[in-house]
Amino acid sequence: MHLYVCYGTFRIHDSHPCREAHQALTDAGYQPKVVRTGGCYGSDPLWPGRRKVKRLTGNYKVPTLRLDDGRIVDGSENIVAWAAENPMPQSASPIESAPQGA
Ligand SMILES: N[C@@H](CCC(=O)N[C@@H](CS)C(=O)NCC(=O)O)C(=O)O
Repeated sequence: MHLYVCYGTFRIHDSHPCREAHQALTDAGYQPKVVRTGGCYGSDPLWPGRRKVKRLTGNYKVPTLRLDDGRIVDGSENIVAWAAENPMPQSASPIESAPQGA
């Protein structure tokens, strides 16, 4: 999966939407590929990464999540909700999955 962000996933004051989205995904067990798009301050259309986000979502804002199957989850609130609803499946451990008496 690809997570499109502004300049990174760092903390800004109390909240930063890109950080919150990234944190929710990592808490859910994912390691998204982070794509930095620059932008903000009215400059979004000048940045190729933001133009890609616009093609994917119809708007320039990030964070935007592109799943491996091509589905798009746009905005930090939606990404946080998606991560909570879709935690990374845990692979069964060999001990737990062994048949009884094996
Ligand atoms: N409500 C949105 C806000 C997202 C937001 O403001 N993102 C900033 C980057 S941290 C941005 O893309 N700003 C550029 C703009 O508003 O055009 C969310 O939580 O996802």
